[in-house]
Amino acid sequence: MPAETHYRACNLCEAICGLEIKHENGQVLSITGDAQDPFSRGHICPKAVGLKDIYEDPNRLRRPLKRTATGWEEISWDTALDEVAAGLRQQRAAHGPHATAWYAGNPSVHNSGTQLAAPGFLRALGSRSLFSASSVDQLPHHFAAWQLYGHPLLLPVPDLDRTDHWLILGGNPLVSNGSLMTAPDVSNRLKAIQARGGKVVVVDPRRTETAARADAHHFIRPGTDVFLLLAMTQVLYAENLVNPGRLAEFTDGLAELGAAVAGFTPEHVSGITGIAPAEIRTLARELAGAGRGVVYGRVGVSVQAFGGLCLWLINALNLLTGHLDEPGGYMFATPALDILGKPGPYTKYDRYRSRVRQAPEFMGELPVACLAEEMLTPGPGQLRALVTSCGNPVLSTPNGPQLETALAGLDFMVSIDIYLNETTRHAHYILPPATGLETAHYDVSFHALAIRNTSRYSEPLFDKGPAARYDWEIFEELRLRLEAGDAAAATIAPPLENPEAKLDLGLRYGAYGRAGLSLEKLRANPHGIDLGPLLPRLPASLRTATQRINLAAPLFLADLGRARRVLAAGPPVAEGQLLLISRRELRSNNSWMHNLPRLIKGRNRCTLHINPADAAAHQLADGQPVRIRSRVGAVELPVEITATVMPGVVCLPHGYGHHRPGTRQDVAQAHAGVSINDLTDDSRLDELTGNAALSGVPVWLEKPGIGDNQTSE
Ligand SMILES: Nc1nc2c(c(=O)[nH]1)N[C@H]1C(S)=C(S)[C@@H](COP(=O)(O)OP(=O)(O)OC[C@H]3O[C@@H](n4cnc5c(=O)[nH]c(N)nc54)[C@H](O)[C@@H]3O)O[C@H]1N2
Ligand SMILES: Nc1nc2c(c(=O)[nH]1)N[C@H]1C(S)=C(S)[C@@H](COP(=O)(O)OP(=O)(O)OC[C@H]3O[C@@H](n4cnc5c(=O)[nH]c(N)nc54)[C@H](O)[C@@H]3O)O[C@H]1N2
Ligand code: SF4
Ligand SMILES: [Mo]
Repeated sequence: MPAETHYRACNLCEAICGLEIKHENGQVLSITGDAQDPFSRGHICPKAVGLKDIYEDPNRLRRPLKRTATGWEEISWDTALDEVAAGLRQQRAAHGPHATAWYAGNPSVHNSGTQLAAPGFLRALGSRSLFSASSVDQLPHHFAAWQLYGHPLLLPVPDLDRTDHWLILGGNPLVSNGSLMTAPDVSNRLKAIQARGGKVVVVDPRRTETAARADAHHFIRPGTDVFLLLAMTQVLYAENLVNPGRLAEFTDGLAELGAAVAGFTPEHVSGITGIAPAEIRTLARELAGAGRGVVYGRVGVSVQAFGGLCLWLINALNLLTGHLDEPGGYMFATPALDILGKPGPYTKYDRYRSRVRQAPEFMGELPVACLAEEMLTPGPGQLRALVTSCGNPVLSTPNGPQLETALAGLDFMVSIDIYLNETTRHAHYILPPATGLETAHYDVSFHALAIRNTSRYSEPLFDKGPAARYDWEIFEELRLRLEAGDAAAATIAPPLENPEAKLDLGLRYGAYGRAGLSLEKLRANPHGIDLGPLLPRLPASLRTATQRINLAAPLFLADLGRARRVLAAGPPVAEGQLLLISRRELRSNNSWMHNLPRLIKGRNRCTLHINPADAAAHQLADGQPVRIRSRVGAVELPVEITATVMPGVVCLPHGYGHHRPGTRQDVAQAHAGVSINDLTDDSRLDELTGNAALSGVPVWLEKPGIGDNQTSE
């Protein structure tokens, strides 16, 4: 057969780039950007070739595995699904439904089969011990959206293509390719802002790749953004710059917010943030003065002790400066597939609490920082079993070693995953789905977070073969077995619910259904369909009971007390202590693309970035190994001296630590590195939202070789 061309979305990150894939006889010949994709316009990043490499990876699991006394044994799908369902039922019978936990990782949202089918499985499982990567990532965003707009998924995004002023806190979109902001080709979109005379400003404890391209960059002490944002808000009120425009008509709490921030002057917060009062005033005045401007915050402001307050204030600043729901500002997408669900007030908060720490539920989830203690603490309600899907919490959640101990003690663990990795090695069963190029795909979440309204469906490129299962089939097979119960299982056999039927229905009943959008239409347009720029959606789209926005929601005002106490205590710097932050790198994706030789090759990237002044104080030379210790653990790795990191701050990439025994990832093991989450502290939490406070963990540097530790290559 001659070479053919296939078009599909890259599902590896939130940029959802269109790909053009040349292939012949089941082999990928090339992967390039799809120039005809109206949204991504041909953009791709180095990770896109990973889709071919994942497809071909000899370490990728293709058959279910069962742990036995003599090691892993391959078993058939029928046996695996029967035994897993029986195991889950047995756990439920012995300990009740809530003693089985669930952890969903990041690729869940990049997998439409999982997104559409996992909820059915979870209903059948009946547990409320649900955890996900959201609580090490983005719960503050959802919390603020819920409090302000009435639904946690009503998330505004920066209207990049029309803004003239983009203030970024704690995001590095030139490397991450954007998050909670689906914007393929951020690089050219940023260039365009500058070309039309606009300005990009970055606030980050690192002079990031994005900061290097910005017009201004300010170092900020990790974890102190809340004080900067409070002071910026204070400046708006003090200088009469509050101007919500048409939003004033349906906004409450303007005066209360002004009163609440009154004490947080730039002078008052300058010490703790490390940003001069004049600079804070300029940040506020420039945002207010921009005709079309937006302030946007991402992981850096979300994974800190005041994540909820940060996201509240970021939304509030956009509203107060007239940039919310306005072109070039902070706007809501109008996706083809609605993800908000049925109307009515959103009530999923504090309906129950975690057993040990009494952390409130939010969005039906408990904080993953509480997962290990729920397994390790004896007593009624102790977690005994776990199902993971698309997740590697041993490397991605705080205090990974504690979680490993907890996993090793579980009665029953099942992982739906394509690798035998640091987490899944603890499972009793691993169920590996077909993935990537073998799957159909629709970006259920990311079209709803996109800076332009578009819609696109991807057909599978390669046949998964009869011996493989999709994620959605695994969930459906387990759901049916759980629902049927022991006795009736053989006789009922109702059909699996194919998620594509759900998708088609959603599209037909969605915002563009009347205009003829359907799955069939998307199939006929593999480059995707452009549905136009973002449109103002307020107040019509508000889901609050009052149909109004309350800027002074009681939960936020109450949490300010916590912020005041921290501010009164002063800068969090004890003798010899440094603050640890994370970084991402272009050629990897959280913890799971380190087994792909083309992406991982080159110099060791798992190094500790340290400012020259701190290196000198610790008498460290570039490349020298150092031991770094926190309250919960210690690791050893080489330092990389660089002025791109703020004095007093050290920085590690997240996602490494592949030295653990018993995994099946030959390439990743050879590039093991160390896990930052062997240092991050599960006791550090944003008490308001339940998000882990991964940023700004206090650490100390020591000479290598003292005590037990893990060593990088
Ligand atoms: N210190 C620190 N910690 C962090 C972060 C940080 O910046 N600093 N970032 C946080 C963030 S933002 C996130 S999102 C989390 C991520 O946390 P996790 O989601 O727990 O970790 P990932 O590394 O994304 O793991 C993805 C898993 O999904 C599997 N997988 C890939 N594709 C598929 C598929 O199609 N189907 C199935 N079933 N499995 C698949 C992979 O093999 C891997 O095991 O980490 C968080 N942890
Ligand atoms: N190549 C690549 N792309 C990815 C990923 C990946 O691992 N690799 N992961 C994907 C995922 S799951 C996500 S969620 C997104 C994340 O997307 P982004 O949020 O854009 O990416 P990060 O690199 O985590 O950016 C966080 C920034 O916050 C800064 N920071 C840390 N602490 C603080 C603080 O206290 N205050 C402030 N102001 N800044 C702080 C860090 O220095 C960093 O520059 O990226 C996605 N894209
Ligand atoms: S930027 Fe993201 S979506 Fe685009 S090619 Fe890279 S990994 Fe894929
Ligand atoms: Mo994430």
